[in-house]
Amino acid sequence: MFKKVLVANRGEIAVRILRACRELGINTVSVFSEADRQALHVRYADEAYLLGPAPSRDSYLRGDRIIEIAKQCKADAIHPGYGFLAERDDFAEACEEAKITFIGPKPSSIAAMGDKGVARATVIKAGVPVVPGTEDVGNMTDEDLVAIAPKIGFPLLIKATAGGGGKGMREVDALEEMPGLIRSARREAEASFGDGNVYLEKLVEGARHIEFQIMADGHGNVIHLGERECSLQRRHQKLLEEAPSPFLDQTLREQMGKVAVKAAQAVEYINAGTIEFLVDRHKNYYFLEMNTRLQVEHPVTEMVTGVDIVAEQIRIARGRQLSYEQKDIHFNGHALECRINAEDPYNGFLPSTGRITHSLLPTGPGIRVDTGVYPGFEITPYYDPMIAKLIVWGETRGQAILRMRRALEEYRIVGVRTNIPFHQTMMDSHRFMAGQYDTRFVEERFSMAKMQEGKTSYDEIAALFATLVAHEVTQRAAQIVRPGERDTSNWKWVGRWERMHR
Ligand code: MV4
Repeated sequence: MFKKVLVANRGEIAVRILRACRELGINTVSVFSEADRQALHVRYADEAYLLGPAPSRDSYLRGDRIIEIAKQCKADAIHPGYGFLAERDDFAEACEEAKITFIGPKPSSIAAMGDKGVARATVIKAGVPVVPGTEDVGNMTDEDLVAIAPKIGFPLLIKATAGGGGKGMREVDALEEMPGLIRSARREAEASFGDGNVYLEKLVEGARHIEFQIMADGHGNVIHLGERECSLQRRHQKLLEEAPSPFLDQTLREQMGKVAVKAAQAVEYINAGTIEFLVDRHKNYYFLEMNTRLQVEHPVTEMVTGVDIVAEQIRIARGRQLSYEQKDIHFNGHALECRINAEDPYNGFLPSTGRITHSLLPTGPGIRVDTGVYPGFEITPYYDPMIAKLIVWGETRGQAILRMRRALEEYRIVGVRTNIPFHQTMMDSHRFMAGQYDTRFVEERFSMAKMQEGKTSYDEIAALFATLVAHEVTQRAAQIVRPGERDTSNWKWVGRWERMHR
């Protein structure tokens, strides 16, 4: 096994990976920015090193510096988490060159799936269904695109090949709109990714976003861990995920699972990855893209399969075989994940910053909270607003919803505004309860009018604060995240690193 792993990330995902390492008896290294000196991932690791100023490009995106630190402290491997350097083939390549294992896929798989045009062409060859559209790779001229458009039919979408997350995407309803919208899509893609190349796909209306978790080892074994329903999004940011999808039956699940495995095999994929599909109301499914990383929402899959995805990633990177064959994967019960963001749902989801003065985490049967914050920690505007993931498991979807309502009610965060009221409203939504929602639901059908701040009486506020103060005392005692002496050694290391680089 690896002796030492460096986690090139922050927040809840860094802590999640550090926890897996600790269970596996692997020593851990964190890296941090100047804004994150007090962060949980710094306190949790055996060693921690300063990267640089708060902005990501000066800290968590400094691949060169991270590799230098890994060499210096003799880490065997780097886990990139999600975001930041996770899907940068040049970083994976640089790790290889430095003889440090990148806990993720091969650079060539990242590159192939990173270019959405190449990804489409590659999976088409493997017999994976894609949305009808352009099939050539490489740069197409505006004239090529305009000529092909009527064959695809309207409405269609112009998408950036370097894209993902909706950047550089344009809906076109008629031929005469093509030239103008191609130009603006190219401009946005060029500005966002430095690559103005675009391709076309027929627009699939009222679709659901359903993704399959796959795991592949370096011995040719590829399995899937079922799907996650991710249609509840706002501006391409997922808010709530669940497994299994209320929309799939066992037959479709098995079919799509096999197709997801084929897509992964098409790029000789190794490690954990996700195949995204659009599923229309007639249950036609289409490959959309592949995420070549561990995802935020991986816990819902862990809850229903019992597989520790991060531990499996580490084993695979070490060269071991998968611990499971497809026949060993069984789905049990239902899981929901609410992303808890420091955003004000009463004010257009405006990010909210400041110090968390108190927090009270829900606990009890079927609850998991993955978080990177604690009372006393300050939320800064530099990074993603997600501060926690509240995950619940229930025997049935109904039980999971009731449990999520209970957990959201118990959850207290004081000091920043959070989107907890949004999730509470969602749990009360009849459409959500019925599982009848698609990717337009949050933005177009979800009634914000119901989200009125509940009037709380003086007595209730007094009782709430009494609970919080009492709880804070116990939390302070319980907040010792690392056993024994390691806390001080950690800071000793930080000091040493800073002295070395002054
Ligand atoms: C689509 C689509 C409909 N038809 N492609 C959005 C971001 C990028 N990952 C792909 N996206 C979409 N591609 C075709 N051919 C609708 C979306 C889409 C979407 C997809 C998944 C989850 C949420 C979404 C919200 C709006 C649009």
